[in-house]
Amino acid sequence: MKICVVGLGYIGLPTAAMLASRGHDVLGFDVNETVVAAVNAGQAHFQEPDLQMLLSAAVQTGKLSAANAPETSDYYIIAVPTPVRPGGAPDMSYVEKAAAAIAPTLKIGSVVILESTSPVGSTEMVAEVLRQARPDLTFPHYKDDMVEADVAVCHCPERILPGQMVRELVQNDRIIGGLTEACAQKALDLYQEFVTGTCYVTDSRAAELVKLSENAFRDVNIAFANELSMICDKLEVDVWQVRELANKHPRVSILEPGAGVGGHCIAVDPWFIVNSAPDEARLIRMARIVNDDKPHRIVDRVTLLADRFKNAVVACYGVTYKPDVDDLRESPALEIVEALAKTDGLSVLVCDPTLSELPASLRDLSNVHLVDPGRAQRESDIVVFLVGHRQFKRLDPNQFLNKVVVDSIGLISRPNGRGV
Ligand code: SAJ
Repeated sequence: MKICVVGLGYIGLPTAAMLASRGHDVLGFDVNETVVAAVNAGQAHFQEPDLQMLLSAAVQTGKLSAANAPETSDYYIIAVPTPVRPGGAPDMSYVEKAAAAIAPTLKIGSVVILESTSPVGSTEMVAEVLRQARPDLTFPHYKDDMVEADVAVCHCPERILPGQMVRELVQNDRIIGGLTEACAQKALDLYQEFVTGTCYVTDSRAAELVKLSENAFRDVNIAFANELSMICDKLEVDVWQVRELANKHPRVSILEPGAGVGGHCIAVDPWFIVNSAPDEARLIRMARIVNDDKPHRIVDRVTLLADRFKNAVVACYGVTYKPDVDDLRESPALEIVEALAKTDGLSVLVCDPTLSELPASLRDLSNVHLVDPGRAQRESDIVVFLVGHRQFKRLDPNQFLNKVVVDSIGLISRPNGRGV
């Protein structure tokens, strides 16, 4: 089978490599020439366990190649970004451009699958873009199973967790949302080849909302944990003890408070629900506000503590959006470090084992330095734990006894010691 994967980013690249490893002829189409060149050289352009190995093998065997234009294929998988615009409206321009780019190459029997997380109605929008571009072909309408269209269109939302992408690509259950049942059946044929989890068939709108609900659910639950941490700070109660003891209840499972919510998914996707149903999505909107507020609370705390010192040196442990990834997108830890760096009189030592250089936004600041954890500990007045990278979990809590510590992730301050 010939498969065209549109967008070779965090989702498209592992998906393309996985499909190629199953013997399909895969063309990765990306508008970024640097990404195309890297993939053709067998090089992953971001770190992810097992991805490099999978990609090298796929390119070496000739099953995967990349190009800056699509080709006629049996299946098209669209995995391009769906960011949010200021104000919360989704930016669907990448999906629209992807659909417009593949339209001239479609043939009778092609199956177009949208994997990008998208607002309800987006799969119908993709079909409409294709319909306008190819009046010579027929395209499905939502839930209209009376006639089988020439081209099938579906939404099969990606669900893989950065840090575990390759494993989850195979093992996770999948939601297959067809514009029609016939469409879903064709997508199912593809996913059942490499997914060991269960593939559940539904319609495209339900699939769109399922994916958005998953990330909104997590956002709301993290917001609960973050709000609890703020309540605990105010009432001078240890949040880690409260969480651990509350979680002894058989029906309670409080997530972990932290520096805030980052990444390109959970910090973004709930806005798509809020934007579609603003009067109804009150809790989901509030969760976004609570989580976005958390970094500011940490900055306020650190700057207040810094007043005790003359020109305080603040060591920040971790700057990526979550543990054990090198991904800085929407990172609350980075937001905190940037704000501290801009605070008069503060020097900031950053340590992050996943990075070999400072993030671009910090590189030119003379009061910010990337250092190893040992130097950060020795030279700092205040220590701020922001990301629970596995290397930090090996740090001896006793070495911080003479420091002022802001432990936003419970790295050294949990009742039973180390963070999980
Ligand atoms: N976080 C907390 N406390 C927690 C758990 C997470 O503060 O208890 C923070 C993390 O540090 C990070 C953010 O939340 O800043 C998001 O991290 P995450 O690991 O919860 O999720 P993502 O954004 O890496 O991946 C999510 C996953 N969705 C769900 O778990 C419902 C993944 O399965 C999706 O594929 C991905 O979004 C996506 O692409 O949509």
